[in-house]
Amino acid sequence: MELLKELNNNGAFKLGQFVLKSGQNSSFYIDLRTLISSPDVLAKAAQALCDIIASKNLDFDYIVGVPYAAMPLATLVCNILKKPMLLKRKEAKSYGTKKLIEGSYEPGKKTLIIEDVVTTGSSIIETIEALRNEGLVCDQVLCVIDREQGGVHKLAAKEIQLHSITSMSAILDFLIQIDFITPQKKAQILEELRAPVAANGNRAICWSLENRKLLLSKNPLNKHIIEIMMSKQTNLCVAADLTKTSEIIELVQKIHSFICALKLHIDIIEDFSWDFITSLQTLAQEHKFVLFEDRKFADIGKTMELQLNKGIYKISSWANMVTVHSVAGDATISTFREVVENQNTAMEGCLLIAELSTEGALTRDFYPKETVEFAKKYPNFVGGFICQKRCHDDPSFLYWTPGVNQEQRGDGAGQQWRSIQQAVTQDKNDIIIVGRAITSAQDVKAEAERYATAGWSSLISRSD
Ligand code: 5BU
Repeated sequence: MELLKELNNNGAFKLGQFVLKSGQNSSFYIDLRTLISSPDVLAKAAQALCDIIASKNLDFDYIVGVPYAAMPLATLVCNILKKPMLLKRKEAKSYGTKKLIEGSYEPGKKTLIIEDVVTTGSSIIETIEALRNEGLVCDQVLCVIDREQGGVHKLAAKEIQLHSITSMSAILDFLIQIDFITPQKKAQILEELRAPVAANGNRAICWSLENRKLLLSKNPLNKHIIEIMMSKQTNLCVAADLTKTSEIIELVQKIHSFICALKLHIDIIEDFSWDFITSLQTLAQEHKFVLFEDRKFADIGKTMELQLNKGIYKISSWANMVTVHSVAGDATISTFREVVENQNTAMEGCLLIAELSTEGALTRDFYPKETVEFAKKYPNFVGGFICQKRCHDDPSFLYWTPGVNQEQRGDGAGQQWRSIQQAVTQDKNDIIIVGRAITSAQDVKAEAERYATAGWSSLISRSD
C-alpha cells in the first residue's frame, strides 16, 4: 500500500488512450520508468522485493534482472542481501567472449530472476532460457507488478514460479479507494486487457504519434524524431542532393521550419569542410531537425565501423542517423550498437533499407520481410525502415519513404515517384523523403511548405 501510494505520487499510473506493446488499446497505463527517476521509490520497491524473499524463504545463489528496466532493482536487491549478480545481455557481444551472461557463476547453482512488470512473461522466459542454457537452475521470478495477463500460467508451463509485490487488480482497487477511478472504470480496464492479442496484428493498433511516442523509451532516435514531428507538425524530410555547401546552407535557411530531417549524400559535395558541418549542426539545433546521412552501408561490420567513424567525413561524429542495407546480414547491423552507445558520436540510430524506390530493384519477395526480422533484433537503435509500403505492423518503428513527387512519375533514370496521398494514405508510410520536387522548384520555400502541409494532413488523418 505504501509503495502504491509512492508510485501513484510519482505519476506511475496514467489514465488516457494508450497502445500497449502487445498492440492492445488501453485506457490505463503503468509507467514504471518513474522508478529509476525516484531513488526513494526505487529503494522501497527493492526492500519490498527483499521482504518477499524473506517471507517465502526463497533460496538462491545469484540474482539476475531482466534487461533493461529491472536491472537497477536487481542491483539494489543484491546490495541489500549481499548476493552476487549476473547480467544477461540482450544480444551476445559481437567481440571478445561473445557471452550472453556476464559475471562469475557455477553451473548447477540457483538464480533468482527480478522483473519490474510482468505482462505475458515472454521476456522472462527468454532470460531464463539463456540462463538455463548455461546450466544454471532457474525457477523463481520476483516482480513488482503482475499485470495478470497470463504471465503466471505461461511461466508455470515452463516450471517457473512467479511471486509479485502487487497486481493489476490490487492497483485498480487501490485507485478506487483513493477516488482516482470508479469501480466501472476498473471493469472497463480489465475488459480491455482481456481482449486477445492477435498474432497477425489484425487488431486495431493505434498509430497516432502520441501513442507511438510511449512505445519509444528505448529508442532515442525515434523519440527525438517524433518529438520534432509533433512540435513542428511535419513529416517531411528533404533530400538536399546539392553539390556545393553554400547551396545546401541556403536551402536549409529557406526550408528549416518545414522539415523534421535533412537528408544528405555527403560524398557528392565538392567543397566539403568542417565549417559546413558546424553550420549545419547549428541550424539543426536551432530549428530542430535531425541530420540524416543516406550512406547506405553494406559491408562487413568492421568496414562499416571504419566507414562510420573514419575517413574524411567521420560520419558518426555529426550524422544523427544513417541508412543501412540489410543485405550483409544482421550480425553486421549490430556494429551500430556500439557507435550509437558511444557518447562521443552524434549517432542516435539507423534505418534499414527494406525496399528501394527504383524500377527493377531486387528488394522484393522475401527481402523486406527478412529485413524486418533483423530490425526486430535491435529495437534500441534501428529506428525503422526505408520502404515503399509500410513493411511491418509495429508502431514503434517509423516508416520512411522516398519516391515522392506531386507532379511527375519518374526521372528517366529508374526513380519512381508517386503522390503524397499514395505514399502516406495508401502505402501507410510516416515520413516522406522529397528531393528534386522541392530543391528544383522556382520557389523552394513555398514548395517545402506545400509538401509539409500535405504530408502532415495525410498523416494525421490516417486512422491506421
Ligand atoms: P528525389 O529527388 O525525391 O527523387 O530524391 C530522393 C532521394 O532519396 C535521393 O537522395 C535518393 O538517393 C534517396 N533514395 C531514393 O530515392 N530511393 C531509395 O530507395 C533510397 C533512397 Br534507399
